[in-house]
Amino acid sequence: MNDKTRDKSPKTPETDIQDSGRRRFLGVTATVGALGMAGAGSAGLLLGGTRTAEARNSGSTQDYNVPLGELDEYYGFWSGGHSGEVRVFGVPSMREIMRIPIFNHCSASGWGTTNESKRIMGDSHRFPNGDAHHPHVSYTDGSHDGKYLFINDKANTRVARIRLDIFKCDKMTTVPNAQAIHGLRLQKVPKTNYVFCNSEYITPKPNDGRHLDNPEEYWTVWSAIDAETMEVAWQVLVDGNLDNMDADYTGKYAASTCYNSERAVHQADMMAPERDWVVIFNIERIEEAVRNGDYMTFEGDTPVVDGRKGSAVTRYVPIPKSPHGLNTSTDGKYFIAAGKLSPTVSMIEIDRLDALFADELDDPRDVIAAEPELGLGPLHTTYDGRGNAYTTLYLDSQIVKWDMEKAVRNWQGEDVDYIIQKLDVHYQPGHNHATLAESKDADGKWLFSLNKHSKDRFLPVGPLHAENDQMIDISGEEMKLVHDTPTFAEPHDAVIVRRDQINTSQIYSRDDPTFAETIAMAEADGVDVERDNKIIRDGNKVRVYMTSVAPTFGMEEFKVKQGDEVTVVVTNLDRVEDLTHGFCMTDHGISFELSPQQTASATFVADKPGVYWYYCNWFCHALHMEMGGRMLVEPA
Ligand code: RUQ
Ligand code: CUA
Repeated sequence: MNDKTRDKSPKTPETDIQDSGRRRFLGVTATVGALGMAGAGSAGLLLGGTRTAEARNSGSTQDYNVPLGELDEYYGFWSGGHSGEVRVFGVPSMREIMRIPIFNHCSASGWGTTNESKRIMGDSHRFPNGDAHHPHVSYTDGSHDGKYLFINDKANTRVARIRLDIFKCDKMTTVPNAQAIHGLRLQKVPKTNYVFCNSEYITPKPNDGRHLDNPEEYWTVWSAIDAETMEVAWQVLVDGNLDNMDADYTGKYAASTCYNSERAVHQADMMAPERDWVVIFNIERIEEAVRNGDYMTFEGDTPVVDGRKGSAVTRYVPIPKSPHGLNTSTDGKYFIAAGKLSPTVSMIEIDRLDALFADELDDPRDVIAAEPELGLGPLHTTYDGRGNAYTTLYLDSQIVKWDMEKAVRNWQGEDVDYIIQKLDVHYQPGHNHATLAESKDADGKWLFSLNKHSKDRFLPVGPLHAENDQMIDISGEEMKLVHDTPTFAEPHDAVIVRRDQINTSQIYSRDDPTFAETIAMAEADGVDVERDNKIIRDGNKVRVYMTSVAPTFGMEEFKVKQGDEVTVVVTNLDRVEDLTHGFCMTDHGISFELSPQQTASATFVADKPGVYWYYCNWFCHALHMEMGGRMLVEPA
C-alpha cells in the first residue's frame, strides 16, 4: 500500500467494514439497542484524522518530556502477551528500558538456553512460548513493596515470579488441575502471601482422558500460590469459566468474573444466558476448610476445596452476561466488574460481603451498590484516587471517566449525572492503567489505554500492525491524550509503580541463588569458579570452567571429542556496573549473558568435528571484538 492509498482524511470504508465485522462478532447476542449504539461508536472512528490533530494540541498540563540525562518518575511493567515476556518502560517518557524474557526463549540473554534458566522453567522448558497477560507487583499493607512481580501464562498454564532486584524470573510454577491461567492478582493486605489466579477453561477433573464427552463433569479452579515458595497452596472448584479477578484491601475477599454459567463448550451456547456471575471467595473459610481436611485431590496432592454454587466458601453474584475485567477501587470500597456484552459495570460493595456470607441478605444482588451504564464493550477500569473511575469501552473505542459516588446516588434514584467525559482512543482499548492505581497510593497523574489496534497511527509495516498504548494526562478535570506508543504482541495489562518503590542491584552478588546449583557442581568438581580455568572430563561429559575479565576469557581454547556433551560454565569476574559479557559458541545455538559477578552455563553436544570459535557478544571493551577462543572438536 503506498502513501496515496493510505488517505489520512476521512476513514476509508474498508476500515469501517472491518470494524463493523468486529462488532458483529462480539455483539453476536447483543440487543438491538446496543447495536444502535455501536453505530454511534463508528461515527467516532470516521473522524480519526481530526483527533490526530487534537492529540498534537493536547493541552496537557503535566510535562511528559523527560529531559536528556534525567530519569523517569515511574517504572511501568507491561506484559508482552503471546510474546511471553515482560517489558519495562520509563513513565512518562515511554522509553522501553528492558525486556524480561519469561515464558519465551531469548536469543540475547540466553533465557531458555542456560542451565540456570532451564532449572527455573523446569519441565515446562520444552514449551518455547507463553501468553503473559497480567503483571502485578507485590504488596505490603496495600502499597507496592517492589520485591517481586508475578505474571500468568495462559498458553501453558503457568505462573512466574520476577525478582525486582535483578529484573529476572526466578520461579515458575505449572498449576495442576487447571488449564489456561488467565486472571491473576495478588493478596494486597497484610502483604502478598498469596498469588491468586484463575484457570479459564473448564476441564474434566482429573483431566486424564477418562471423561471427554461429558461437559457436565467439567469444572474450573481458582488457585492460591504461596508467593515465597511458589507452590500451589490450595485451589477452589468453581462453576463456569473464570476470567479476570482482583483481591480486596482487607485481605478477606477476592472476586472473579465468571462467564459461561451454563458450562457450555460451544461459543453460541456460552453467550446464551442473560446473566453470568461474579464469584466471591472467602479466604478465611477456604483456609479453614483446608485445615480441617475438607477437600478433594485430583492431580497430585493439591487440596481442592469445593466452591461450587451453594458452598460455604464462595458466593455467586449474578451480573449481566459475559463480564470481563474486575478491578478493586483504590479506596477499597468496590469490586468493579465490566459488562463486556452489557453496557454496564457492576459495583459490588465490599462492606456488604460479611453480611452476604452470613446469609443475612435476601438476594446476593443486594451487594450491588450500582450498575451504571457507561457505553459499549466495557472491559477494564482504573482509578485516580480522587473518586473517579476510568473504564475502557472496546466497541466505542473510548475511555469513559465517571464519578463512582454519583453513580451510586443515581442508582438509588437521584437525578445526577455520573459520566464526566468520554475520550476517543485509537483503537479498541482492552486494559487501562493509571499510575499506582493497583495500590492504595493511586496518584491520578497518567493513564494508559492499551489499545488492541493501531491502524493509521504509525508507519505501515505490512499486514501485521502494532498495538497502540496511549498516554493520557488525568491530572486535571479533563483527560488529555498526549502520546502514542507502538507495542508488539500484546500488552494486555500493565502496572505502574513509583521509582522509589523499586530497589535494584547494580551487579550480582556471588551468593545469588540463581547460580547456586552451578557453583555446587563446580565445587563437586573441585573447581573454584572465581579463580580456576579448568576442564573436567567425566566419560563423554566434559565440563569447561572459565572466567571472563574484559577483554578476555580465562580460556582461549579447549579440546573435546565429537559426540561429547559439553557444559561451558563462565564466571564474569568484572565488578564494574554495566560491564556485561556474553558467551556465544558459533554454530551450536548457544549464547548467553554474563552480567558483572554472574556465573552462567549451557550444555550442548559437540556433534561436528572441526574448529569452532566462541566469542563475547555484549560490547564490553575496546577489544571486545577480540574477546574469544576456539573449541577444537576431534573426530570420533
Ligand atoms: S484480559 S483485554 Cu487477558 Cu486482562 Cu482484558
Ligand atoms: Cu566481553 Cu564483549
